[in-house]
Amino acid sequence: ERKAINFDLLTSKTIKSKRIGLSKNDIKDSFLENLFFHIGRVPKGATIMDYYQALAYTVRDRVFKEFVTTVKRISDEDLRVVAYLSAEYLPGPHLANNLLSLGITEQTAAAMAELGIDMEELILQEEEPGLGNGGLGRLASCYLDSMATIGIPSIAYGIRYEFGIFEQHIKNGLQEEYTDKWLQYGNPWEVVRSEIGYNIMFGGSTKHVTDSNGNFTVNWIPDSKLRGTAYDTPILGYKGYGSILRLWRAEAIDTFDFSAYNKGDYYKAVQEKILSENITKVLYPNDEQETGKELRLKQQYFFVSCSLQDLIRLHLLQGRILDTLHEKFAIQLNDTHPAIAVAELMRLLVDDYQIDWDKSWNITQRCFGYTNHTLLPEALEKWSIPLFRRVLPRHLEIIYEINHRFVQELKYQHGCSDEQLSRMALIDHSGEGSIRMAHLATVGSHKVNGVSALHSELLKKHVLYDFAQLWPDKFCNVTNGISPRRFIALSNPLLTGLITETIGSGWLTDLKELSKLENMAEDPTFQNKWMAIKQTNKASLSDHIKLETGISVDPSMMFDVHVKRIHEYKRQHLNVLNILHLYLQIKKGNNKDMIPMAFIFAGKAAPGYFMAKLIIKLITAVGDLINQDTEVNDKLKVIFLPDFSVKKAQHIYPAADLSEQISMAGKEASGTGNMKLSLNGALTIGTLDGANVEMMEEIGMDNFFLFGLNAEEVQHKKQGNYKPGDHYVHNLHLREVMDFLISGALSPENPKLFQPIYEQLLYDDPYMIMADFESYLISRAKVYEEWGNQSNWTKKSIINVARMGKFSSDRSIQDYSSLIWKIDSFQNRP
Ligand code: GPU
Repeated sequence: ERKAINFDLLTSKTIKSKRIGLSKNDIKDSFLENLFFHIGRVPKGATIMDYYQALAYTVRDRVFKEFVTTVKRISDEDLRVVAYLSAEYLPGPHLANNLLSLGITEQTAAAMAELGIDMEELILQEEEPGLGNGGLGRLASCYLDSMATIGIPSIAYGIRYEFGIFEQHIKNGLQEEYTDKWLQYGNPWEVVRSEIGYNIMFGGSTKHVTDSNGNFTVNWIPDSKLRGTAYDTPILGYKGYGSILRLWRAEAIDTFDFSAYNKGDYYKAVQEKILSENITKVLYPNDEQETGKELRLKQQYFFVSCSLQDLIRLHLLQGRILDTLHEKFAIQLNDTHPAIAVAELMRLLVDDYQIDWDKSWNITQRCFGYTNHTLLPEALEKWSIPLFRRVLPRHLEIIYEINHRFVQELKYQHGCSDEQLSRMALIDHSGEGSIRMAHLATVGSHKVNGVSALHSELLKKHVLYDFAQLWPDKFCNVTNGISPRRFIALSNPLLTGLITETIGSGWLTDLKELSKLENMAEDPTFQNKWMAIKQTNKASLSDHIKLETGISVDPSMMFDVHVKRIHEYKRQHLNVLNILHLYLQIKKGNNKDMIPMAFIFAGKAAPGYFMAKLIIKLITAVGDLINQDTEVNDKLKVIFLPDFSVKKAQHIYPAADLSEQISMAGKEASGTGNMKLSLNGALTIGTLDGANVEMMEEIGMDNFFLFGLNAEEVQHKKQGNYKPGDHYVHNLHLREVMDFLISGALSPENPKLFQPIYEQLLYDDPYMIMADFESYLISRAKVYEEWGNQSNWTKKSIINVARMGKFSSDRSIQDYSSLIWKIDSFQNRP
């Protein structure tokens, strides 16, 4: 028995001023102390990176204080906890966010200034953890921010990829991928917990045995084992509580094979170490598309098993028994990437802890909630049975058993037809056979949710139709949200200042308070301040564009922004067709009252996605044509900003006038960039897709530029016989643009370069670009008209912001807490 250290020591006077004091002088002292004793430098020899690190450690100490205090409370009061399982996170840079959360941005800047250091420069040194692809990973990080802000006890689990999402370079207009070395200068925000680690098994076979007492057990005899070690990053909510991001790194159990070494085989001696570490080497850079790679399945199982074993350890540590696991933890599956958790928890309960099947299944279903993030058929995860058997033989048996019991229930309790059975089964018997992970997640969870009202409806109507019929109460909606701390307070300090000076600071934790801005929407003085801030933000982005691409953009142009992953369903090429249309009009001399516009694109394409990469080339080719042509370049600019990231996004959103949210209706589950841009005062041109629908409801038709087919019309047109070529024939503008696309003028060195896009649009057009083109142009004409009256535009911009209250991730987390997790926040507890 160790004697427990008195917790109050943490807040004792000495520790307080030395390591956690929040005054300017305390921060300055700690910074110098860290520079000497942690980094080992005197100021004269220190590099800017040394300064950054010293400041990061200074801030981390203060973050830890809050974090440890929260953990103590959870443990003392034995509170119910959310365990968020996600294969991706995109936290963005930590330093500025932690300063904001602690409320010490000003005194820290002052402390640094006294030492002759520009804090902003230090903030720019930070490499962000690119541990995700796009929307899904960023959403997970917004949710962590909100859970910590509101005070929902939580722990987030994921993978500590050594190499995150690739760095995107543009060479000759083409995307090139470079390794992301985010850890190369170390990571001051994480602590390794070497003592927290679990063994993970792969492959081999199973043995079913009945012991002398007649008890039946299954032994899994794996052919390899490795260890997952915990790396913790404390997450601080805004003036709030702490949470934690616990990421697993794969390591060998024995890093060195002495028997091989002694036989003189040095390579073999370290081989296991290398193979083990491979598991968490690199993030798969595919957004919504699975290719069935063995290593990917191993990654998923690896982090899920580590996380569940950790939860069980924490549970037992509280002196609880496993029968009550679901009372202690609500485990949320962020899409199907962690869905193997359903089978793994069953394995742990049944095989390792010998709890009987029915009881284990009851615990399992009550633990899990599943969030679906896509309707795209190619993105619904399936694992081939031969591959699965090779990697996880025991889990295959368990899934067969779950499936068997489920099918029996459908047949005998619900009288389902054979057709229904084969539609709903966890196993798809076509070809070599595969496991439908969305079905596993649905059957193994007590709640399933979509991420916008429309998406949740379509989920029940199509992808999970039979399940929604069977268990209507299992299905619900939680519309996505974004963190107002990261996406306005941090990224748009000027607008944040104006809003706070007008309505007070409560809106940062209660975004609905933004509605108080409505009163100001027509106030000319307020409008002028609002416009001036937008102008400053645009000038700043324009400087950045010049620096990165060499292209000058006049900040008085309208900034038309289309930033997100490059994907055909997101229809960046629809935007391009319009740009070409404008270009051709200018060339014909029809440009008398044309509004000067800068089209700004950013986003990564999956390295193996041919069409997405060709779309990037198309954007840059159009840019090359336009930006150099003095006949057009005072009216049009086309920019592709390379290497989109959270950091870049924070710079772009505040400068946008118009937000492009133009996916084909029924394809974008929610979208979150739509919310980020609107919160920064951009007006939206968009389709009735994902959360756009709810945004328009909130913002009002008059303040939103709607166009295009709705999801039902898309569906209907697809079932009929859609002929994209008809639109080519009937719409002169479309014909001109398409003819230009194939003319070779965009790529004289390779005239057929864009033929694949041309042919796809004309003969197939799966994303109905041809059908929506005309409507897009009509809607854009309204944009130009409204832009012509700047006071009116500004009024609409203010109204957009004022009506964004619903889209805070705080609201989303409240919804998850009440609908799915049944967890109270600290705030609501005595
Ligand atoms: N999303 Br599935 C991803 O970013 N990656 C994925 O693998 C899957 C979904 C996105 C959706 O496309 C987007 O509409 C949504 O806003 C976001 O997840 C968060 O829910």
